[in-house]
Amino acid sequence: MRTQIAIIGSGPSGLLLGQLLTGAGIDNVILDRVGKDYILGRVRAGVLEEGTVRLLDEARSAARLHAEGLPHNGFSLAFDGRDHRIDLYGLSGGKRVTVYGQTEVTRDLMEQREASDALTIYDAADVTPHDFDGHTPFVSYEKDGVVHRIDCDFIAGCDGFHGASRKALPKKAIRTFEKIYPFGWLGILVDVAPVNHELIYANHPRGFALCSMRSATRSRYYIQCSLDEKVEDWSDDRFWDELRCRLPTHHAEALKTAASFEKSIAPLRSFVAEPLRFGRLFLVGDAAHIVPPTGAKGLNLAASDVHYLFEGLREFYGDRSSAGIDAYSQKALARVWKAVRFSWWMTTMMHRFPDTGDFDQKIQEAELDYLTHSRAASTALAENYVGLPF
Ligand code: RFL
Ligand code: PHB
Repeated sequence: MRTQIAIIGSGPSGLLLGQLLTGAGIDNVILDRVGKDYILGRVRAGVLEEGTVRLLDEARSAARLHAEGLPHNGFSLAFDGRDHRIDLYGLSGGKRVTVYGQTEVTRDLMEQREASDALTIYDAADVTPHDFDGHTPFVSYEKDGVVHRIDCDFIAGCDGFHGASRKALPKKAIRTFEKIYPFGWLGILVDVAPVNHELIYANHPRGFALCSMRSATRSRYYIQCSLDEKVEDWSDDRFWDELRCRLPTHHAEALKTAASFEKSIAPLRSFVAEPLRFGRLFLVGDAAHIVPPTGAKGLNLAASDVHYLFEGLREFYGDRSSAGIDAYSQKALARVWKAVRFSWWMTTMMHRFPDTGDFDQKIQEAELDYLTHSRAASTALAENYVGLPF
């Protein structure tokens, strides 16, 4: 088989890139090691920047997002028993975010792809990129006991943090930067009205908590937990008690509870691999970088990578110019590092670290006080949260 772009990974990065390429008449095949239902069972991001929504519009996959997504003009920072509203819309000159689950983004993109002729190969084992340092790259994979090969012009590695693309690179060609945080997030999904109409990010002596949502009737709640915590030890009642403890009283009293239908622990990490291009292979999204979820940036960064790569590939096929793909790594990384910085900063400001001494604690309190009383500081937070331009 032959295609122009072989895309490894059918997460949001791979599907969005595939949709944009198909729309521009550029042939592509997507391969994933798991099946559609497994991918749609993953509960992840919930907050989309305007740039991400714009790209989904361009991919013609945003109709349901516009009908069902919740526009949010602000969020609350809770600490010291009170909450302070960050007016994203007012502080950013009229920008907002949209609350719409990654699962739904993925479902919309998959449905759109199925309505086109574009090929997706699910349950492909041993997907491996080859010869990307030459002019004739190809991807091999195994399906039903048979090894197949797809020849292509370029390979897009959209296969997440544990994928095959980054692993296929020679060690000396890549530089990685990593920070592991000494805690995780225990998250639940529950069909009950959210405690507040906007998100609440809470800093509390017992640890961070986040009240988010998926819709007017579905809530997503997280609490900071230690890395050795086990999901089985967290009954719903224990989770609700802990969440109530970490919220200002008026929110704790308003919190509605129900049986959760998803509960999981995610570790927190910052990670960047450089560069993002190796000959004819590009790394995109979580395959190249991970941020802790505190700033809601992971999926949005995947979208901005896709934007730069798509523009480069369109230029390559349309104008026979490689200027765009040559600039991909540098342009994408400039935006990635700013989001890595923002996510690290928000994580550091909002969580309890096991080794926090009195001095660090006082600095955290001063930071929150400054942030909520200085328009300049709140403006910087809002500018980053709604998303830097791309
Ligand atoms: P994905 O979503 O991991 O998809 C990669 C796909 O590649 C496939 N794959 C392979 N296929 C073939 N061969 C292999 N060897 C393969 N290995 C893997 C996988 O099956 C999968 O289908 O990466 P992608 O597309 O780059 O998307 C990135 C986002 O998923 C991620 O950044 C966000 O979910 C991060 N994130 C958030 N981002 C936001 O922008 N806003 C948020 O509010 C937000 N909240 C979150 C989050 C991530 C979380 N977790 C659990 C990590 C909250 C959480 C709890
Ligand atoms: C979510 O709804 O899953 C979510 C929202 C905001 C974040 C992280 C996760 O910062």
